[in-house]
Amino acid sequence: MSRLVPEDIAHVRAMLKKHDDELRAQTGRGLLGIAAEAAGLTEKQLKEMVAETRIGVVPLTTGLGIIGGFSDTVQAILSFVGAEVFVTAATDVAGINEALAAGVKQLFMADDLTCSLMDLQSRCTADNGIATGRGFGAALALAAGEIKGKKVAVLGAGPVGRSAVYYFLSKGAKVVLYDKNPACLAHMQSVPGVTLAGSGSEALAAGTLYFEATTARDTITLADMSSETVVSAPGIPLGISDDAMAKHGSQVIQDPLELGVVSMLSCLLAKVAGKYQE
Ligand code: PYL
Repeated sequence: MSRLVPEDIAHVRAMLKKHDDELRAQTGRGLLGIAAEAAGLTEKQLKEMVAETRIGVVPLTTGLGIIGGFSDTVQAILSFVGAEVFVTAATDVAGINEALAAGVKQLFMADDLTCSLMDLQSRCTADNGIATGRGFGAALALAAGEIKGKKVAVLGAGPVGRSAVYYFLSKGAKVVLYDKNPACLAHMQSVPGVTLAGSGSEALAAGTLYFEATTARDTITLADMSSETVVSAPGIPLGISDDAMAKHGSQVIQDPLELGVVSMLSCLLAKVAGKYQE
């Protein structure tokens, strides 16, 4: 998964309501409703669970260090969907101590490799990659109306793409999967319902439902899209070409952090309630 840079998330806080409205127009649900679907919850169930949260977001200086605006953006996203959440003044271990002293129920932390939301009492965790795959997978399924029996083209077999594959299979869809690195596909070829494609174009030729989870640009071009196409695109940077976005942007579900973070919340709360299986 790509490491965000401040520019990727600079506008997220100001655009939360607009993005929520866009998602509602595309899928019939906002951030909370899509995340609920991703975790197998009703929106009402999730809303009630979220109201009981008390989350500490702890900035971590490990590895490449703090990403400017990251913790505050996570706080704004979780607060937007009704969570009680704050960013600790201290970082790292001192920040964890500060959060515990403040009586948090959950901790949100991200280093360069793992981003996790943890529930202290149950010791359950939710991983950003897995939750992002389910959140953007649920968004595509909702936008498509019904994916049972349909073919979904998945570009990218990293943690996000693989999580989405399992989500689509759980909904009765067939998956045509491509990754430029054959090693990523090794353990996927024996999964029932998954067909491996020899190229991105071959995968995209399978139908009009696309899931883009690569770190490459222009994996989906204007020639790949029509008025029927729906794309769910968690990949950073965005994998859809500029001219395709200019013509079909309203058919593309994308954001750099919002849906993944809210899906971490829904997956964690569903796990704690014993209502969720990955
Ligand atoms: C969780 C994001 C989603 C996409 N890429 C992932 C990423 O950028 N991970 C690195 C996060 C580092 C955060 C830094 C801080 O500011 O606390 N340690």
